[in-house]
Amino acid sequence: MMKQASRKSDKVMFRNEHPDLSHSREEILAGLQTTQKTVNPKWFYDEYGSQLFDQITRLPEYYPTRTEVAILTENCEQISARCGHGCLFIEPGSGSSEKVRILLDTLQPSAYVPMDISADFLQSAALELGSEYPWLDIYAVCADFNQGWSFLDDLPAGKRVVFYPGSTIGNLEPNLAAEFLIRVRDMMGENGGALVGVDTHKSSDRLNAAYNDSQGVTAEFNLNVLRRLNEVMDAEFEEDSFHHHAFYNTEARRIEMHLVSEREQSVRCNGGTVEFALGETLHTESSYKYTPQSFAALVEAAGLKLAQSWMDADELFSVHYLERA
Ligand code: AVJ
Repeated sequence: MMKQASRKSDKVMFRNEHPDLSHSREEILAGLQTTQKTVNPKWFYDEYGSQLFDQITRLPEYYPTRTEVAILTENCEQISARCGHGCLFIEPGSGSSEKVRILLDTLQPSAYVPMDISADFLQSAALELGSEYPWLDIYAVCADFNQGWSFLDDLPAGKRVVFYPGSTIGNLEPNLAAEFLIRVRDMMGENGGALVGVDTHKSSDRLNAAYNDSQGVTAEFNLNVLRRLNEVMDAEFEEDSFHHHAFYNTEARRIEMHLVSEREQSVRCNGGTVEFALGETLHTESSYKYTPQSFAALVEAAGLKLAQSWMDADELFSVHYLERA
């Protein structure tokens, strides 16, 4: 026991880059003042929201998580060979570092670098992972990966591979997704790579069901953003005055999640008010879906290429290994 405890402490390192969260209020306010009111989906994920998302991943209608897990599990050898044993495996927005566990034993990275903006959560997740994988070097970095990667300069040299599962990239507007991939390319260097999970374009029925589950968990997840706004903005949004609306926009190939105002209302917010007409919406999330072709085009716009792709037999989800073009 003693031995494991001491090994744990020198294998798990923690670094706090103190991500700057101070622009939150201005950012949210700006989104509430545009014609189509919007709020960034990152506000879904407080503790309750993260629990709800966890429930979503287990819903019968929500296929992405279990399908991605199956793809990673079934292709673990090939994927690990692509990434390269002994690589530095970097995960922006690592959360509870759930999916990396599928790969670790086979991949045998030289180190794992989880990055997250929540310091406490990151630290406990890294310690937990470290106790399960006592051989693994973990450099946990509390940082906003949109604010640069310079801290990576202090990490051991070697091939860098960025792990970005879960179709999180789908939350970004395509132009911002391309910008994100450009930053990934810069960070991974000449011979590095990226392993990215992407939800696929498919029948509207299937997609609409995944974001309108029969148990109403997604609706609760969506409405939870109002609680966050109330906290952060000192606002008085009432959950009963809005309802969940999600649909697949086939033209834009994205799920749109909205909160629809059930009446004309004036909501106190940040010392002022925000006006809603009856039926007016707050756009809370876009979740873009890609075909292998449309994702290849996005990747190419960022100076990268698809080196290898994996999908399940029903083509519900895809995992791509990217390299410099
Ligand atoms: C975590 C962004 C991949 O878009 O499917 C699930 C979030 N929203 N149900 C997704 C989400 C509603 C999820 N991502």
